[in-house]
Amino acid sequence: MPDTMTRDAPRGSAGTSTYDAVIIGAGFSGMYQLHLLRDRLGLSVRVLEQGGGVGGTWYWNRYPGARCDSESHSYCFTFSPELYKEWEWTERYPGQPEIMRYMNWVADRLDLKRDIAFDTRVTAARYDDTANRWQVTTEAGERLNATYLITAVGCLSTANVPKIPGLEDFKGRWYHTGQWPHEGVDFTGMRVGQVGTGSTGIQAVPVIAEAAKHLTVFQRTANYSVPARNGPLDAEFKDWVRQNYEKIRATTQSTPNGHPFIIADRSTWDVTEEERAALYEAAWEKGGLQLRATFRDLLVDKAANDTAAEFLKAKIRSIVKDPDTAAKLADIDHPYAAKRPPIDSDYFETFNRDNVALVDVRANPIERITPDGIQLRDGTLHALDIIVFATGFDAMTGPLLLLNITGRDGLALKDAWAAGPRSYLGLQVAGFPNLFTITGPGSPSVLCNMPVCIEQHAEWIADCIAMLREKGVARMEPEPAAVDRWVEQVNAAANATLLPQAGHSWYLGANVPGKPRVFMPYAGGMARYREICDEVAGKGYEGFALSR
Ligand code: N01
Repeated sequence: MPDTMTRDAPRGSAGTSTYDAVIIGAGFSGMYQLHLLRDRLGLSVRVLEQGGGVGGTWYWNRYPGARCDSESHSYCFTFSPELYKEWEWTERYPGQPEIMRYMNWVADRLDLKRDIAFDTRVTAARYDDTANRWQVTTEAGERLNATYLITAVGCLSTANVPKIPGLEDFKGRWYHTGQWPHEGVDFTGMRVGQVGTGSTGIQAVPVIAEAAKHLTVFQRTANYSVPARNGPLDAEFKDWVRQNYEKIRATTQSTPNGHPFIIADRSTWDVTEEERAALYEAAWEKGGLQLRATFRDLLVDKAANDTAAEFLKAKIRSIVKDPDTAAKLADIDHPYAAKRPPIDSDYFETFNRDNVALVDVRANPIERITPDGIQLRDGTLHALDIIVFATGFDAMTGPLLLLNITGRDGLALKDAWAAGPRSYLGLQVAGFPNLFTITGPGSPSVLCNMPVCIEQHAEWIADCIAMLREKGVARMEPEPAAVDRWVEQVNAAANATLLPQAGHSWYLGANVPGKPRVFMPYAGGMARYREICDEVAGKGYEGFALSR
């Protein structure tokens, strides 16, 4: 039996550094996984992070208006009551700079940075069958090997810049929101075009409109949005948060989405039309993602969903003064919350400004980018100085496939997933021993408030690795039959909801041309998923092949 709790000190052999575990990524996942493996299990761990600091998605997404849609008292680590109570959030929804301050504060408090290599991009990871170790290579040519490889790369970290002909000839500047320059962008006096109206675009529009000479929003799919009602937190609320740490944590761990609010236990049809309108109005006034918690059947009963959809479309029409613009914004073709529902600060109101225009690029698609701007199919040219692509990400599989992972018998992850991702619990992939994927496809991940699902995954992985070492298990990977069963469960969970009805959703991979259409996250709810993971571990890691 190996010595379980001693650190395997890094040692050089032919230029290779050796660790118990290599973690890729230093956002919420990588930071907590490092803490658990290093400080609780005593392992030697190296974290490789391509950014210049901790923060993951928040390190890169510095676009105007970048703010979290989860409420601040739930968008943080909860594993430590001390850390939880010591940090004080200033606003209902934390802005990107405040989240970055928080992440750095946690990293310093837990002394994490000494084991993180920043500005270090992983270019390949290969499993060596004979040595039973992962060989990891970085862009700078560094080589590391480790028993366990843990990906903590996030679900939304591979920017999707659409391949629109002519972009390289554009005379102005262009940016993707997910790779925003750290020095910021000065929009003063500029004619700006923004492509994309997802959660990101909806946050960016009001802020860019304030600064730019003119903003043209290119909308392909109209989107719902509910006011965030962001604002400063008062002392009373901050005290309440500190005093109710256990209760808040218990709530986030027992709700399907990991948020600190409970989905109402009533059907849309339990109330009269007037009562329903009043409930929606109250939710609209309160603001935020809670609106979808007004009735328990909003995501499973299309007719129930239609009542929320109609309420939200009527709101758009009542806010936006120009009837043509209002009609385009309210022409939404999918059920409410079947795509990730955005929340906003004055998104629809911004279209009442004189310097903002909406262009419907579903009716009249973008044909090409010319040196002067964006040209539509009918020949119309929108002259621009700056183009902002708020066009999303190659979600969930993109960041993992970029790592060039090769498993047992030379099997490349891109080949294993050629028809779409297949995993067991979103935690492991057959043919890739001792590889763990935090919030991987097949886990609730993006359907949950991220820190909640990240803490559960990192803890499950740490417990699992402790077990492997205690029992002298050298290799762990899922049995193919367990993967088949889990993929069926993931599909069944999605099909029990309205989520697959948004055919252009990134949950399905539909936003990236050529990407297999597979519903990627587990839609059965975080609380149920946690139970399943616990049951699997309780039954001796049922469905995993463990070998000495
Ligand atoms: O990306 P998206 P996002 N021509 O994929 C359009 C999280 N998030 O960055 O719908 C024209 O949702 C595309 O149109 P369509 C959150 O989970 C969190 O906004 O494909 N348009 C769509 O309108 C979120 O869901 C927070 O037809 C094109 C938009 O670009 C996820 O990140 C904040 C196009 C992309 O929307 C991704 O959100 C922000 C093209 N060629 C984001 N290609 C917080 O919690 C794409 N589009 C803070």
